[in-house]
Amino acid sequence: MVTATPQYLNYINGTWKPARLGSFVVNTNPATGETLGHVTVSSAQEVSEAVGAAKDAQVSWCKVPAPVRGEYLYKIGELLKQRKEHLARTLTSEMGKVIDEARGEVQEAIDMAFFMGGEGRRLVGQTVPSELPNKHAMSLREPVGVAGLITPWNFPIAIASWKTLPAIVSGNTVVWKPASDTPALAYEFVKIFEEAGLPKGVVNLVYGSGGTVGEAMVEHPDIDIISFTGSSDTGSQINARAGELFKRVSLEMGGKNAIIVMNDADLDLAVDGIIWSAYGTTGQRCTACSRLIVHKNVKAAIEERLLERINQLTLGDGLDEAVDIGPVVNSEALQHINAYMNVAKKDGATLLCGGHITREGPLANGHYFKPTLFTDVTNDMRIAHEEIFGPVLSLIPVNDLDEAIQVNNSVDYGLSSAIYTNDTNKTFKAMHELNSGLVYINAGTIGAEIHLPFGGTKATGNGHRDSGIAALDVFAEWKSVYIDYSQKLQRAQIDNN
Ligand code: UN1
Repeated sequence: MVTATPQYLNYINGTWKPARLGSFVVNTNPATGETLGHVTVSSAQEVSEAVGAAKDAQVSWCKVPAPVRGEYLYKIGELLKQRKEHLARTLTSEMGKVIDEARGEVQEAIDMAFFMGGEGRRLVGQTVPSELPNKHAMSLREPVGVAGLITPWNFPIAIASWKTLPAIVSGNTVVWKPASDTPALAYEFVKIFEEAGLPKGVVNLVYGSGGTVGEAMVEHPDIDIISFTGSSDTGSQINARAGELFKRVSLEMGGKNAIIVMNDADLDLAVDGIIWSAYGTTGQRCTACSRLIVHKNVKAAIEERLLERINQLTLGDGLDEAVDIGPVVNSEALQHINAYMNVAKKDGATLLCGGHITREGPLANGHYFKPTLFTDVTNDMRIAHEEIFGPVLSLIPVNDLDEAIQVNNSVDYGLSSAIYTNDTNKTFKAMHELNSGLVYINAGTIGAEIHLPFGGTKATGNGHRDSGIAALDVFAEWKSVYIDYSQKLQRAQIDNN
């Protein structure tokens, strides 16, 4: 196939090559509709080949001392730093987020590389006193084996870094299936792994659909752990099948995150946080705010300030530094968001602004949705519970903090919650009672830093965490070791009681 645009090929055992099927799919820019490249389409065969390479490579990779594995991560961090602007521009072209946010996302991957590089010199275990004399007790981390990583398009390099880097520094090898909407970023990241000198087979890249490549990864007997970020529906299927296969699974899935604004809050500060969390990244973060739980006494003031600010937001191609909101990722996402407008109206929500697709002027060839605000949303409406994943915010009025917390916790998901209040008692009550993996006080729902655990409760996750040192637990088998140097039989729980 001869094209002027790049072809994205698999990277298996240190070699870039097309899949056997010989077919390619087009990668397009969601802001302009322009063709960016063509992506090879893999089948289960390429998955098998990649897993074979990863399995072979793991035998020697796990013997490389962890501090030396960490050195590779430092090189990866340096290369990411050098290419930050190029990566950010590629990211914006490929999935639409505005350039400033794309730079922030690349920075997140840089931070992760240096943080996890340092973990190569820690990978901390525990040494504890034994309950018996002349006996030494400790625990060690061992790699799990081959990690199958399935990553989303909304943070194509940050989330890929959250999974690949702890996996490899811990001595695992990787088979990575990136999201179909973001092949270029996956190519750029793997090119960096290659240039950093990672031995062949340590990281393998297989392009293709979730239905084919993702499923083959879950089924493959030599993949020991699956780490997935994406929808709760897909996560639940992976979880069920992997459970039958006794395969470890780490899942990060949906969210229906809320900001609570109490009547004592600094309203200007709250409005800044709401605009950033609800409409930043065009509402396509797992952590995006899609519910606004407002004390009834400040409802009118918040509505007025929000409307004023929303009307000032500029939509367009995220490469333009003056643009606030980029397109949504593809036409399917656009239709999914649009379909919720009728759902909301039918349920009786009041539309304050937006509520439709826009193709005005320069937006003609992209997937743009007007920033949308519904008010008088009640907690029995579908828009108060279902993940829309777009620039759509629902304001739910409440009478007091107890009701705010009850509404916040009433959804199936539990990723991120935020509260604006200047009352210390309310702050601590909310911190303890909001049911989510992330809680923000006087800040919006987005902006997690890489050195703390990232993940959520209920249908958002299955108890594991990405990022922070918690991510190392996903990719480690704990081994407890007892060394008895008493030279006699000592019976734990018996001889010392
Ligand atoms: C996601 O929303 O999928 O906290 C990841 C944040 C970012 C990561 C978001 N640091 O919003």
